[in-house]
Amino acid sequence: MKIKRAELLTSCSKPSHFPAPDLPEVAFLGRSNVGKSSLLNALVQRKKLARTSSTPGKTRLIHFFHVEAGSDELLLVDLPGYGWAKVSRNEREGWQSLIESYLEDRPVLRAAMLLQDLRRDFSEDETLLLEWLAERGVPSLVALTKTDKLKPMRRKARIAELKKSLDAPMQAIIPTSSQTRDGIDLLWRRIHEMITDAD
Ligand SMILES: Nc1nc2c(ncn2[C@@H]2O[C@H](COP(=O)(O)OP(=O)(O)OP(=O)(O)O)[C@@H](O)[C@H]2O)c(=O)[nH]1
Ligand SMILES: [Mg+2]
Repeated sequence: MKIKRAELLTSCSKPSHFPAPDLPEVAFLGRSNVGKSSLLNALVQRKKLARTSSTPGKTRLIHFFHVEAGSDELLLVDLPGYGWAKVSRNEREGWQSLIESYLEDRPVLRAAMLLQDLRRDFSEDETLLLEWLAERGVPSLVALTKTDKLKPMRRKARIAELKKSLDAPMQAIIPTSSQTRDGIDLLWRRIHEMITDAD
């Protein structure tokens, strides 16, 4: 995929700061540390566009990235991670309502990309989230992250296990690695389908 543009448009802590809804958007969701920012960087071929960190809960704002990829122009949206972020309860609830107000009221949102570490099992957080998105008419894709962390045999077995275990509405499960770029081209093809389908 030829990336002609990838830049941070804006970072928001409240809905009134969200950019005008002019371009199709794809949002990245998932537990803290699952690899959202890394996957976004891998997609746009920029090592440090979205900030990554080994400290969970680093992404505390919604970041909107303006991207031109091939013939597509869109925003990729990096959402704060949920789960075991080392933050106060109050702060956690603040992020939750920020994420929900984005997902619930964003007419240009074409797809949600839910990330899941290949080495972990899906939890209720993921299945409830997929159901919640489906109820609101937001199509979702699941990206399994960090495939490079497992040896090929184990990787294959885990992919099969996770595919079998997921009982929630979504369009596809795509194994990925930001490090080896496994699955990145496939992810772009899916994103292209999602943002052009509804036109
Ligand atoms: N080996 C490997 N490590 C990865 C991969 N993707 C992410 N990581 C590592 O996992 C850690 C978390 O990655 P981030 O991209 O910051 O995760 P995030 O989901 O954006 O985290 P929050 O913003 O805190 O929600 C970092 O140390 C990354 O280097 C991958 O595909 N392979
Ligand atoms: Mg992040």
